[in-house]
Amino acid sequence: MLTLTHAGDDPRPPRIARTVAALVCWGVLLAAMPALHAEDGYELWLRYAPAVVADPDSHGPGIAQLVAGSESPVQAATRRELLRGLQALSGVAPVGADTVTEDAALLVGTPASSSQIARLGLDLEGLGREGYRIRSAIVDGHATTVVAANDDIGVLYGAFHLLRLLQTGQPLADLDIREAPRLQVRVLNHWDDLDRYVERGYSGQSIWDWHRLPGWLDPRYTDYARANASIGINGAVLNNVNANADVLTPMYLEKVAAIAGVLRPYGMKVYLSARFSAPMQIGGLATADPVDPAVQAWWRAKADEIYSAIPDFGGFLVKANSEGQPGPQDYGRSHADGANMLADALAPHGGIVMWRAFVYSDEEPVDRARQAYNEFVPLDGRFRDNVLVQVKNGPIDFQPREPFHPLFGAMPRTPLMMEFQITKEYLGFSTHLAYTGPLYEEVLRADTHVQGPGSSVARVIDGSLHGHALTGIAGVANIGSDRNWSGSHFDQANWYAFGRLAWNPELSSRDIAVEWTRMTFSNDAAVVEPVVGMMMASREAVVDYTGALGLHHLMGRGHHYGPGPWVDGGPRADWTSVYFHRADRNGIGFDRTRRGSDAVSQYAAPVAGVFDDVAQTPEELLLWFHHVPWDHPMRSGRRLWDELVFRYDRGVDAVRDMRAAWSGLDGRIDAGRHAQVAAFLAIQQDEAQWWRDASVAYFQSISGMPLPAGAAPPPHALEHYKTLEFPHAPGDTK
Ligand code: GCV
Repeated sequence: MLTLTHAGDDPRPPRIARTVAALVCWGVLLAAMPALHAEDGYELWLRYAPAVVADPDSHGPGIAQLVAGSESPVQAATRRELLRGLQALSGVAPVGADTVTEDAALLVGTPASSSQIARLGLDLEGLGREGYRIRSAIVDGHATTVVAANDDIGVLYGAFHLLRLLQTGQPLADLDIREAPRLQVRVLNHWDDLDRYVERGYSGQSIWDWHRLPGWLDPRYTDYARANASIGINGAVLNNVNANADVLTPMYLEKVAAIAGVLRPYGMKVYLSARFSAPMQIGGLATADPVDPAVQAWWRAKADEIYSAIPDFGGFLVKANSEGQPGPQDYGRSHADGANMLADALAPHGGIVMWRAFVYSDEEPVDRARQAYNEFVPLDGRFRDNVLVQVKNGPIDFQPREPFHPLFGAMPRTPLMMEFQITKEYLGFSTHLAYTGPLYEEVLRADTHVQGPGSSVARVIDGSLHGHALTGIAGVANIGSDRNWSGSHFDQANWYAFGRLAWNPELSSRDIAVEWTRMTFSNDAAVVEPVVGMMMASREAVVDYTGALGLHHLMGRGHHYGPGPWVDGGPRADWTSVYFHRADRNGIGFDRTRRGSDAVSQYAAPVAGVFDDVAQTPEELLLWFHHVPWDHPMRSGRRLWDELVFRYDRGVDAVRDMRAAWSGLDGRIDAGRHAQVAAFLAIQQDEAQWWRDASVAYFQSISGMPLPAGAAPPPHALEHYKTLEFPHAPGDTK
């Protein structure tokens, strides 16, 4: 334990009475079963419900005294949060003080903001602005928990960490925690339109109330910032990548500045999606050609204007020459030309460009999975230092399972940032329980082998593999105006998991699920175990009932709701299901081997060798890389067709199991949240069955194979499933 005493001071004996009082108060509350009052999910994982722990005595005294400054807005936010959390968790507000004068104190600050912290001489080297330390120490003779950092924002993150320890029932004794984020830019991408419609949004309207801004600052913005800060998310792109140029006009910038003002004390910057053709739409220019001096000047002036209103503006996110969006290729220029022009405008102000690599062309006959690599790899090393190329986790589009994107590791001279989807466009919208933590973990841990074994995707994006200073990760937000933010209680876990993995991409999704469950529902093992079990099984269940073994892009056209393996025709082949599954009488799967589209060759040799070889390819990705006969022998001993049907059934069974597990929690979860999750699981079970039946009916019509013994025939003819319509499905592109 670290000791800090004033010269000449005798360490004073602990104030027994105070400590005992704190112990009693904390212990009683820790041991008490919290009342199951109705909850609506608004509080997220920041409910600060008193923790139930098995052995309150091992937890030491609660926090009796809080020494936290409030001079800067970040300090004030930290102090408010600590008071709120500590009071709610223990039932008693700690006494506020300027210096530590009591036992069981909590001292938070920086060496600059607190002389007591300065005198502790804690090693804060290498923690940067956002890192922190949490130490148990004796300060002027008093048992103290210290949260220290180089900068106020690090202190705020440390405070949230401390609250997390308390919320999850961890002991406060002998703490020695050192944390710093592995990635710099950790942002949410809101696909929110200016009319508050959210593309692929399943939780109501956009939270940004443009009509009432800037006059009315909805308290929800503050709670949004608190939630993000609690998991280390440090930025938000407020508007859809399918961008409306109007967001860059003075009328909107005033509103954006107001939002920035609310997010700033929580360490969050605002960013905007910039429409590449904005100089024409709102600037009156005849072109948006990035080499045109007038266009360059327009963007420079726009950047100056933005920074005069928002001095810490983060920068631009750009979707260009993708799915009909304008871009530099409209003028025969490259993605690097476009990104650099914007980067030059932002550079004097310290802003960055996040340039998306989600590009594919309807004029290109090549496999859509190959196109981003083909376009971007030749540009490696040609981007400015303040450009991050933002790459989706897989080469198609956020499918329930994809191999990692071949661009990871293939552009060593360009910093690449990860783009995950938190909103569940392809994993059952908000009604299906699908915890995406395991999906993120699978991708981050995938080994690109570009510099030998151990070249994980996490190490590509954290800059350590290729020595990049600028690093980042983005998650497409699942947040909306619904009271519970994410449309379902369990979808909050995906926001949470994204933030935690953005901070440290090596964390385990299971540990994150445990942490989230404890804070969101209960520390009671009888709750934690089944809930975490449900969460950890849930993503694989969705893979199974929507299309396992590497099948992908099988959803209904446009709205992406429900099964549509029969989808064909329309404006472009690579928006159809038949393009991706390629099922015919003889077999199924997309041949991406060297004998096929050769997408495998975009991976480093050891990975390409595995994916090219049907015997070595993991079965989870078999049909992503191979076209195989329906009777292809599988490791289970079944033939492929039987395995596919088995997996469809397994997925439905897994949902049934989740329902049973949840129903066993009746009485242990508050009634409001329990009822909604139960209702959604019932929807999920019906829809899993629908996915299974429609898909089996369709693929059987192609394979002509009999159903394996014991598999139930779909209750309807294929035509029935094909004719279903869903005008109510939310989130479709307009
Ligand atoms: C914002 C998919 C989605 C689109 C989305 C696009 C993208 O195609 O269906 O809604 O558009 O990805 O990531 O740009």
